[in-house]
Amino acid sequence: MKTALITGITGQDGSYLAELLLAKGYRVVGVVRRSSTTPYERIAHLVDRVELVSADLLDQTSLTDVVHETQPDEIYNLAAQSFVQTSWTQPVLTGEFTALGVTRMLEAMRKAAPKSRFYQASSSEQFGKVIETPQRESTPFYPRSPYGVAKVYGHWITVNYRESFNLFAVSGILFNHESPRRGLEFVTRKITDAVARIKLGLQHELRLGNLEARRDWGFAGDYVDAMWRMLQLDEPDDFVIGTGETYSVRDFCVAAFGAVDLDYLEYVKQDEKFFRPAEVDLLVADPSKAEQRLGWTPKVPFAELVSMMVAADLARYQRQR
Ligand code: NDP
Ligand code: GDR
Repeated sequence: MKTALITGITGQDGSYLAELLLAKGYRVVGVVRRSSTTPYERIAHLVDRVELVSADLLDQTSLTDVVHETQPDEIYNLAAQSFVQTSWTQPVLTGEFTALGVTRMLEAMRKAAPKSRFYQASSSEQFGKVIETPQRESTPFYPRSPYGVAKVYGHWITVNYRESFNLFAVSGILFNHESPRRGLEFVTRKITDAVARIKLGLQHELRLGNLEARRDWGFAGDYVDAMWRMLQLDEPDDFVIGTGETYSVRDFCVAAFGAVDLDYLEYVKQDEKFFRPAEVDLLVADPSKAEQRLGWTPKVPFAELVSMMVAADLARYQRQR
């Protein structure tokens, strides 16, 4: 039986990855940080089947101890301060978690389990300002937020540890991926949650920022499979993961409100508060390397993703009633 260690197991991707690895027969160990409450809502259905261990991305000792005690075959480093907007109000903390946290995890592996395989959760935010489209592995990085800058660091330190210490360390440059488990502050889930509430008469408007930003949105359940495939390669390498299609925030509103026969124009208001100091205008992936080398393709198209998320939010509020 293989052992996988997942940092960020309580997050959106961690929960889907844990499900995938359990289905493959792995022993799954998840890192959680100490809190006075234990609201592990995304993995509530898995808590009897995964082992949870306490460590923090800010604390080298706890990370090294966890890797030493677990002796994982595979390490998935998903933990991060992942909300771009917050990276402008907490830039130093974002750097500590999202950039230096990667070095701490790599050091933990190098010292305590150097034969393990390491996955780093890199991001399309590293591409930032449009230099070429679609964005591929060779596209230069030009991040536009403290989060994006931190992820560029995490990406290059992973490459550097691979080359310096001959570690099996890969970086998956994943474009936006969403699901009914997406955090409520991210724009897709903010929209689908509001659509459900508006449909049920619980809310009357939705305030958003830039409606023209374009993203390549896929389904998180598909993307964790790409992470696993990267760690099964003979040689470590980095991959872009996305759908190859791009839609605007406005397109997402049209589809989500349309799914319950509403017109978004009657409810969506623009609010300066949600605009960003610097924006990423257009992201669209070229996932052809992943298709060829990993045999990976996304399964859930945009329209299905939107209706899945709207249906889940509607069902949740209807249950609460
Ligand atoms: P989430 O925000 O849903 O989850 C983040 C996870 O990190 C949570 O489990 C959180 O724990 C944990 N975490 C945060 N800080 C610490 C810390 N100091 N110590 C230990 N754990 C910590 O993110 P996603 O699941 O959406 O994303 C997973 C990873 O992939 C992130 O690194 C993200 O930046 C990256 N990414 C995501 C993309 C996406 O579209 N979803 C695209 C590309 C990259 P807690 O529950 O305690 O807060
Ligand atoms: P992103 O996701 O920044 O791409 O990062 P987010 O959903 O926050 O924003 C997407 C786009 O929507 C615009 N937008 C708004 N965004 C939010 N959150 N709230 C609003 O009200 C709003 N109105 C418009 C934004 O300006 C932006 O252009 C996500 C995260 O998961 C990262 O961790 C990950 O690395 C990248 O995706 C790939």
